[in-house]
Amino acid sequence: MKIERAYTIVTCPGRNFVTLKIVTGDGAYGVGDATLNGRELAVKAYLDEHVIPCLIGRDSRTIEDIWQYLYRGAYWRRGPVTMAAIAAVDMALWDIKGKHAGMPVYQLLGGRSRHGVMVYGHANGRDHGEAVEAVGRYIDMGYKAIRVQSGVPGLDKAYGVAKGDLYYEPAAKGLPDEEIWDTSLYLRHTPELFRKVRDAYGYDHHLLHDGHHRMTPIEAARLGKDLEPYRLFWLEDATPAENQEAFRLIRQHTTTPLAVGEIFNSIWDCKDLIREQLIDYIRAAVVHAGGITHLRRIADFASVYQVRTGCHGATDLSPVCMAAAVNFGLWVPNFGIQEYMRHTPETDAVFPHNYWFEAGFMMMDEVPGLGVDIDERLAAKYPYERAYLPVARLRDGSMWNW
Ligand code: KDG
Ligand code: MG
Repeated sequence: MKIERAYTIVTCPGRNFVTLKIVTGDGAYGVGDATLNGRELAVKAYLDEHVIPCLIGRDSRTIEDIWQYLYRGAYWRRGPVTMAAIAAVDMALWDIKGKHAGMPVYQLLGGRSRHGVMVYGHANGRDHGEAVEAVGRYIDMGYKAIRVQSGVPGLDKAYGVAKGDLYYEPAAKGLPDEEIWDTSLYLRHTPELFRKVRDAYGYDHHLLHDGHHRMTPIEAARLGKDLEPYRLFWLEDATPAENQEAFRLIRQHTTTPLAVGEIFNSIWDCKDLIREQLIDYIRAAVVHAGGITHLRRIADFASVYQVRTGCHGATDLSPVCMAAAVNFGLWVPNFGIQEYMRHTPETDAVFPHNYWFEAGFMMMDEVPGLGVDIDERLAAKYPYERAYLPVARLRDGSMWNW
């Protein structure tokens, strides 16, 4: 079917989302998530100015060829803006293909490998006591896997601590907030947090933790060792991974499983990490790693080395991305886990979807395409508002990784 029209929709039902809609000659349409937190309009401009003009008149069925055209054809490869734009096109085309075939995308990929996709929730608190209580609430909601984050005594702010309970949203309007960070305090208190959680609830649930890029490799190695008695499902983003070799040092010191990749954009960002088995879970997401077409390539490569998927699913990845992730997770043979940070009711209303949480799993019906839509009228009621993620500095004022 010929692509007749394509356009971007920016909406802010509590936070910003960029969505691409592609319409074919027979009136079918597909949607794709193009949200890049804090840099949303760069992807919108990339799509509006440079991608959409090249799509008009193309055959919507040629998903692979369009992917290659946009990737190779730009000459300038990779990067979060380019790959989020390509991902949005890719998701929308899979959505259209599913609607034309009368099948969900997971059927087109090869069918279900499991009845549901195990997700992890985000329990957190300003101190250990609050975080331990929050874990209890997630257990009561039926979660099998829970990420635990806590404020650190001596620091005003720490990654992952929400104002309320269910919704964690680090992006804020205005210019970026500045937070002070001290890794030594964090390293002293974090093993204690997990001891308290295990003492309170035992070992029947999977526990996860996100270091959010703040440790050096040797600090991460120490934390991994200190957490070993608490049997984590994973330690995430222990150190930045621009230098993939950094993970070798961590791996040599600890058996705590390692996850990384939510900011990766392509297979080239994780090639060595996977090939050398330096990680256990790859966190690349549909929206930031070039869509279903490219994520499938990463997952297949990872499967050769027994690395499993653990896709990013924070609030800045829209319900369109979540629907794509659930389709992907229902199929992918080397599935590990899927992050699920709940969206607010306003966001869920703008993006009606066919996935739901049940007893620790994300479930999906036999609905053609991705099983998600955008209510454009409702979306128009929430205009874009510039917002940024915070930045972090050390006590002496040096910039650090947030
Ligand atoms: O936009 C940045 C967030 O998506 C990120 O901070 C969330 O690290 C994150 C996670 O694991 O959910
Ligand atoms: Mg993370």
